[in-house]
Amino acid sequence: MSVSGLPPYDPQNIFARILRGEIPCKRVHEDEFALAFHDINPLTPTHVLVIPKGEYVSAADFHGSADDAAIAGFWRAVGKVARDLGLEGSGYRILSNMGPDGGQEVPHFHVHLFGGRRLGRMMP
Ligand code: D5M
Repeated sequence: MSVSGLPPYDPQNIFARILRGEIPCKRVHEDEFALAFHDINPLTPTHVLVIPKGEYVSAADFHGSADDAAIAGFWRAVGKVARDLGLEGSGYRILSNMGPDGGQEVPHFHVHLFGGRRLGRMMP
């Protein structure tokens, strides 16, 4: 079991395959800790996913088992991507789905960055 109680990390999940370069992505940023790329099914004018390089199933897994450098590096990358995409002036939303109740489809921890228009109120 992963830290979050979800099934163990599946190395064949789609984001693992993107990290290994087995399938393409529209990359916007990459560094030692994170990869950011455009969501294949964008819900807003800017919709980018940021994923850590390590094997973490979910937010709980990442925050529970990644070391401090990996956590700091990941969140710095999220900030840089938002800045580089020009989202900081008008604002944006960071969202991470976790597990079945959270609607997580891809079992590799990721955050969505939504922006480029005025977003609606967040609803459960
Ligand atoms: O959402 C997972 C997100 O991942 C969903 O918005 C679609 C996106 N996705 C799935 N496959 C790809 C590829 N190949 N490239 C880019 N984006 C992709 P969640 O519900 O948070 O798990």
